[in-house]
Amino acid sequence: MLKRLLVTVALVVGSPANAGAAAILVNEYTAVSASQYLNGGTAAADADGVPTADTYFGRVAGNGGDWLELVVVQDHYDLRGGALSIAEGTGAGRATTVLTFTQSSLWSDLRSGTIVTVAEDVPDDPTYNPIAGDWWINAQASNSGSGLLITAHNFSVSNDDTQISILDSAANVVFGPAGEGVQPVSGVGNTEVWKLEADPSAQVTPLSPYHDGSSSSFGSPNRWNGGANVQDFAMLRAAVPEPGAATLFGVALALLLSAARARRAA
Ligand SMILES: [Ca+2]
Ligand SMILES: [Ca+2]
Ligand SMILES: [Ca+2]
Repeated sequence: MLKRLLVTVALVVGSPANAGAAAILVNEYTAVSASQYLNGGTAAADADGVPTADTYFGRVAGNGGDWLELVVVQDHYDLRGGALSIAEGTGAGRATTVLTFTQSSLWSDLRSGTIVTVAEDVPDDPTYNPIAGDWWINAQASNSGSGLLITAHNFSVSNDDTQISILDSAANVVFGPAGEGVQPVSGVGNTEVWKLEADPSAQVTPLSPYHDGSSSSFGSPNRWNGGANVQDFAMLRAAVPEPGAATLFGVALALLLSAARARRAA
């Protein structure tokens, strides 16, 4: 009874930004401006004298252009017709861009632990095969994009209160808004990324430990504390058999059968 009451209270109160368990979440976005490098400095070294680099782009001006990263945390998630609502900018310059995922069959059955990136300057990567270890899809949202995976429209993420919501195909918010002004309240600079510093799971909300920092990881599990911490996707990806698991099972079965035969013969 008490438990039911508490559940009811939780449902009524909810969390300010997201009441239910997440099926898909926003994991990271870059706020590095076009002329800046990660953690400032020059092409050679950042403000601390270290060559801080994104795991995919390396150390480049603009840190790969506008991009954001999502993680699927519910197995067999259908993203077809879903959308991103991205608010960014200050004062009269604040604008919201909506990017809609297409009806492509690629989006119809996303396994838990899948990483989806949306980038303005990186071409579509529609290869996707979790059983073989490819857990990453990139969709190019650009005026010059293909439009096969997501709206062919430019977008902007930055250090100006970027907030991202994920919508389902019926325009219900399934996660968000998440970003600067929600968590953290402020402090995302134009040499930084915004990122979840915790393992992705259905328990994550926009108020989870999202922080600004310079450990950037486009298309890969997030890093923090200078790379000492890395998100663990093992639980999420356990739903998919590891490469070779079927073979190992076959070997184990053969050993068991031969042991049984040996016992009978003895
Ligand atoms: Ca891929
Ligand atoms: Ca842009
Ligand atoms: Ca990442």
